[in-house]
Formats: sequence, C-alpha cells, structure tokens
Amino acid sequence: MPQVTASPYDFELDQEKAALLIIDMQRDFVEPGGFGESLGNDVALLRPTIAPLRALLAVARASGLFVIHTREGHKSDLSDLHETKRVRGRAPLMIGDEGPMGRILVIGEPGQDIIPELYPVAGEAVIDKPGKGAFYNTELADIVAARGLTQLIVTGVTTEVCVHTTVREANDRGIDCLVLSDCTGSYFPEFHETALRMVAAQGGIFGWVSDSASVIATLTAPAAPAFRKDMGATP
Ligand code: TIU
Repeated sequence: MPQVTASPYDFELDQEKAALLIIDMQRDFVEPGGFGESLGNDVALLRPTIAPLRALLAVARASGLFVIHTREGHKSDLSDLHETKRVRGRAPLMIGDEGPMGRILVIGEPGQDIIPELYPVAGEAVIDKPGKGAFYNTELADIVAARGLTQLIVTGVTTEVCVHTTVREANDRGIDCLVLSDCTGSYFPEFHETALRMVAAQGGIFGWVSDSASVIATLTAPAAPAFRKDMGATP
C-alpha cells in the first residue's frame, strides 16, 4: 500500500477506498461580500489554499480518485436553518439576507456556489450541507457506504470550523482522515495551526496531517487498460 508522509506517522493510502473531500470552497467564504466577510473576517486569508488545492484536484482527477465537494447552505425557504444559527454573530448580513452575491448562504445563489478555480466536473459529488459537519443532514454517509470508502483526504475551509467538525464526524464513523495543511485554511492562522495539531496529537486522535505535495507524490495514475490480443495490434 502506498505511504503518504504524514504526522503522527505515515498514512497508508488505499486509492480504491479513498476520496478527496473539498469542504466549502465557496464564494461566500473566499470572496468579498459573502458570509465570511459579513462575520467580520478578512477573506484574503483563505485564498492561499486555492493554488495547492487546484494542483491536487488536477492530479486526483487524472488518477481517478473520487472527488466530493461540499457547500454550506440552506433551502431558499430557510426551513433547514435553525434560528440559533440564523441570528448567531449578529452580523450585518445574516443567512438568507440579500447580499452582493445573492442571498447569503442560500442554495442556488451565486455566493453559495463553489469558486470557479475549483469548480466541480461531471462525476464528482456535490453535497449541500446545512451544518458545519458534512455528515449532518446530508447524503454523505450514503455515498461513503455505497462506495465502500474508508479514507477521506480532507481539504477546504475553515480548518477549525467545518473541516474539524467533519473530521470528528468521519472519525466516529470509522473513516480515516488525512487532513492537508496547505489545502485547509482559517481566518485565524493560529486556529489553523492548533486545529491541525489537535488532529494529529495523541497518536492521531482524529486522524493524520500531511500536505498536497506528499499526496501528489503518492497518487498513481489508473492502470492502463490491458492489451487485448484479439484486437490484433501491438501495444
Ligand atoms: N465561519 C467559519 O469559520 N466557518 C464557517 O462558518 N463555515 C465553514 O467553516 N465552512
């Protein structure tokens, strides 16, 4: 089994049972005028995650690794939005309010969509999630079960909020999580560092921490189709 250099020890990657999970790389978190900025954050702090994620995504696609994107968001009638979440933060623009990129964090609005740099392609799963964790009230557990996934390569934003919540949920569901330091990001650099340390501490209490270069170095291209003797040509 190929080994990915990781902390607290190398991660045995089983490409057949692994997926790349890209959490909430949405305009609402990464671009000005969205939910992230309305909470008082500097969205520029998340942008360094984009280039390494883009490179990793290209290699994942070429190697046939299954890709899952999530988008935090709510139905247009907000029936899946707890009042506690709606009012949290006392932000000038709350979830469901009209902003420069459409209604904040509402499914189908421009701001709720994935950023163009990482836009999903056909065959990739796109999961809308009403909570911080990607398993809460979503089809992710069904996808994981149907595909027999036991490993998630976890990326996206923000490290200590949706990434951490999802890693904890996955860990309790028997899934090994490999969290990539350069493909995750936070509005608070110190929270990012601490959140990653929390994953790998105590012998990997929630999972492993690695980076995109280590995963790219380990991912292999899908096996070439076997040469068919009956086709008559030489390979
Ligand atoms: N505010 C913040 O750091 N994060 C979120 O609200 N959602 C995600 O992390 N995706």
